[in-house]
Amino acid sequence: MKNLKMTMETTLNREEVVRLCERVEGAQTRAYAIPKLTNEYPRMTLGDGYAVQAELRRRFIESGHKLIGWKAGLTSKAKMEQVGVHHPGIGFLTDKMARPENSAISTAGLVHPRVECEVAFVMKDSLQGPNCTKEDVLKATDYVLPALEVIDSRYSGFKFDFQSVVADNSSSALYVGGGRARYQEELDLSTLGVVLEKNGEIVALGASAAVLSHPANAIAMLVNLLFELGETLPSGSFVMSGGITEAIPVKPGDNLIARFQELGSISVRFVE
Ligand code: OOG
Ligand code: MG
Repeated sequence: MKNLKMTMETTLNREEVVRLCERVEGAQTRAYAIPKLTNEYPRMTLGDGYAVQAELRRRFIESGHKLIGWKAGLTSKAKMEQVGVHHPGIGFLTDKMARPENSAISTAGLVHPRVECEVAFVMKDSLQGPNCTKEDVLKATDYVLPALEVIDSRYSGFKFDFQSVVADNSSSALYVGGGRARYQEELDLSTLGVVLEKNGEIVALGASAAVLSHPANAIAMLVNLLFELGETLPSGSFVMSGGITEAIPVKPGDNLIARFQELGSISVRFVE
């Protein structure tokens, strides 16, 4: 049987989309936890989740954010198992979410901050779905670089379902690009080892093949999903391909270093 909740069909009317968007936006900007949206709207579909995310994007841009790219999420088994959602999704990224490497990042505006290591792509050509492939992505890539994403699910107890997490912009909060940028053709992007250290101890490790066998597959998935939403991926976009390992909780005082084989490392520390 077709799972109706996973379709791009929508059930929410415009007023409901705006109401839910305001709820998510409030939780994001004032850093408080909210129950998952499906408690109130159990019939909510994936399409409804993306409608709320699109409204959030519209408001962010209206308030002065610049869209700089997108992210794929829930693209590795470790991430899917951690949150109990077994389906990849996407979120948008803006200039105001970026933080410099080696900086002190305040957790003050965050509810449940967690960090994860990702391979990021910067595109030299635009891409459009449907049927975008890993090969199309590699051809259109300018360079790749490591990224540390600071995700922040706004849902109470870090508990949500797919529709709710998509509405919350796939838990996007902050991200740090850095390390050493490389041309993708000089690397085998599917075999890069990654180690995440917190306060000098290894807390997660993995290999980039964990991301849909090859991180470029995650970007192809994203481009095809953008097509379903009526969007394309412009040249110059910064795109993250999804956490390689599960996300690690952080608090003020923590020092994090993400070491990527071939791509250098990124360090940040968290403060009040
Ligand atoms: C969802 C965010 C997904 C990733 O890389 O898998 C994501 C979450 O875990 O809250 O950014
Ligand atoms: Mg992520």
